[in-house]
Order: sequence, then C-alpha cells, then structure tokens
Amino acid sequence: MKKNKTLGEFIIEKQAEFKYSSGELSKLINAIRLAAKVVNHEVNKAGLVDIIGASGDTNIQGEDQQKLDVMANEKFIQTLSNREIVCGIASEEEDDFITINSHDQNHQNKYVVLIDPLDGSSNIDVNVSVGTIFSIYRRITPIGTPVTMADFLQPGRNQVAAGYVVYGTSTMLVYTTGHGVNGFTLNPAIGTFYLSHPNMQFPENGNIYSVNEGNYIHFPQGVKDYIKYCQAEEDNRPYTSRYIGSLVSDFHRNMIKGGIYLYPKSSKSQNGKLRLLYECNPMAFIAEQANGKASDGFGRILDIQPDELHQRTPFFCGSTKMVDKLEEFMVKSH
Ligand code: AHM
Ligand code: MG
Repeated sequence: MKKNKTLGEFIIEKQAEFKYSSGELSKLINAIRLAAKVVNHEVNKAGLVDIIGASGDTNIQGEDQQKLDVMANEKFIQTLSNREIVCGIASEEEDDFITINSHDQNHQNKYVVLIDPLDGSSNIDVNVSVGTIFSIYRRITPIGTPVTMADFLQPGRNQVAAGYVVYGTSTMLVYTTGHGVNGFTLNPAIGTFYLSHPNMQFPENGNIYSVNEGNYIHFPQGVKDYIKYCQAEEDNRPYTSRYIGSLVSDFHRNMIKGGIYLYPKSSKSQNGKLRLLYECNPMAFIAEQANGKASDGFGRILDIQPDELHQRTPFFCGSTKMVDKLEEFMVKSH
C-alpha cells in the first residue's frame, strides 16, 4: 500500500525547500495542527457532553457565543502564545488584538496570526460541519517593538499563509503558503494528518451556487440577476443549489466540485456579513492559490485595504469563470 506523507513530514520537507527559512512558519503551522486536533476532539464530543448552547457571552458583533466557540478561541490562542512563535494574534471572538511578548526575546517574532476559531457555530447543535479559518502575515512594524494595529490591517495579498480546518465527516486541514494548496485528512485513530489532497484546484467552471436564498429580496440587482441566470434552462444550466451555511464546508465542496459561494450585501447589512480579515481574506488567498477567484462584486478581495479589525465585506468566491460572470452582472446593474 502506498504510504501517504504526514503533515509533519510535509512541513519539514517544505521548510527544506526554502533554503533561508528560519523555521518560524513551520513551527507556526505545527502549532495550528496541534490546536486543530484538540478542537477536533472537543467538537466531536459536542453531542455527548452538555457543552453546546449559548454560553451567555456576546461577541463584538452582538451575536451569542456558544461554548465551543469560546473553547476553540482559548485553545488556539493558548497554543500560539505558549509556544511564543508569533508576536500578535487577532481573533474574531476578541474585541482587540493580543500582543505576545516572549520573555526570553523581546518581540523578536515576525508573524501575526488572525483567526476565526470556530466558524459556522450555529451549525454545532444540529451536528453539521464547522471550521477554523486562519491567516498569517509578516509584521510590518520593526522587530523588537510591540505589534500595532497596522500589523493586522494589511491587505490580504500580503498573507504569507492561510488555511482552514473543516470538522466534517472527516476532519481536514487545508492550507497554502503561497505555493499551491494542499489538504490533509486526520486519521482519528492515531491523531495524524495525512496528505490526502495534494495540489487542490478549483475547476475553472462549475455548476454549484451557494447562497442564502432566503435573503433574495434584500440582494442587490446584480446578484438577483446572477441567481436567475444560475436557474435558467440554457447551456448546462440550471445549476445545483447547495448551501450548508458553514463557509469552510461550502468553500471546500465548491473547490473540489466547482462552484461559487455568494454572501452579498443586502438592504439590511450594507457590507454583508462575513469579516474581511478572519474569513474572506484567508479564503480568498486559498482560492487564488487553487486557481479560483474571490471578489467583492467589483474588485479583488485581496486588494482591499482594511481599516478596522472586524470589517465586513460582500464576498463572492469560487471557480474563476463563475465569479467572472457574477461580476459581469454586478457591473451591468450598477
Ligand atoms: P459566524 O462567524 O457567526 O459563524 O458566521 C459566519 C457564517 C459562515 O460560515 C456562513 O457561510 C454564514 O455565516 C452563514 O450565514 P447565514 O446564516 O446568514 O446564511
Ligand atoms: Mg465566522
């Protein structure tokens, strides 16, 4: 039987390829791998122990937090800060960024991490997949000084690495360091991730569209027109509609099968729902690395200059030809 590479082996191999690599990024991915296993263990137990349900806290967006969100947030922050491998962390679950000051070396680490520890948490109590999304940047302020907001508010094109973990029928970790996208599946019996999906690519075109159509009435005209186009009986259409309501799972399926994910602005929320820094930028980076495309309807997600940590943006992401088509409709109706 062919032996698949483990994630650990893959990380070491990649580090050797980049001759001048200091190993910091490898350590960082390793820490994420570890935290993902711990969170996976807890998510899997969600139906068994009485851990689900709102914990009573409210996050910065005014939404109820569930206990597993809080747990996942703590695990990722703990794992990254204990190892002192990053200089700062921003999380969707925290109002402000966190400064990490290693005690033996003053602010010597160069990476910041932005994370959505448990995305799609409204799916937890009905046993539907959720995910973790992460994004890594090199700080822009000088090493040796504390991190500042500017280190976190970088356009997505500056990302050094990004990835997600999907806690699904199998648990997978998918990530890129800017050299293509690779997917690893966890063997839960031994707690090891194996390279199962090397060099993942979005098909250039697809036939799946993923959108919360219940909000149709509130969508901009361009999105309404595009949805009607998806439903028309012409060429290879109507397309198939698939919406889990869990970004990582919808994205993951569309990357494998070919499709588009849409979260437009609406007359109720002017910038849509998804957060640029924690959700859209990492997914956009992965999409582009996998030959896909990510847009706010008119331009590239990765070129947006953020001005606040919890900024939201409309998000259209997936197979290039489908996102191109959506943009066409947006421009036409503008
Ligand atoms: P969350 O960060 O509060 O979990 O929200 C993000 C999630 C995405 O995973 C998902 O695609 C979207 O919200 C679903 O939103 P809606 O229920 O409005 O369709
Ligand atoms: Mg989220």
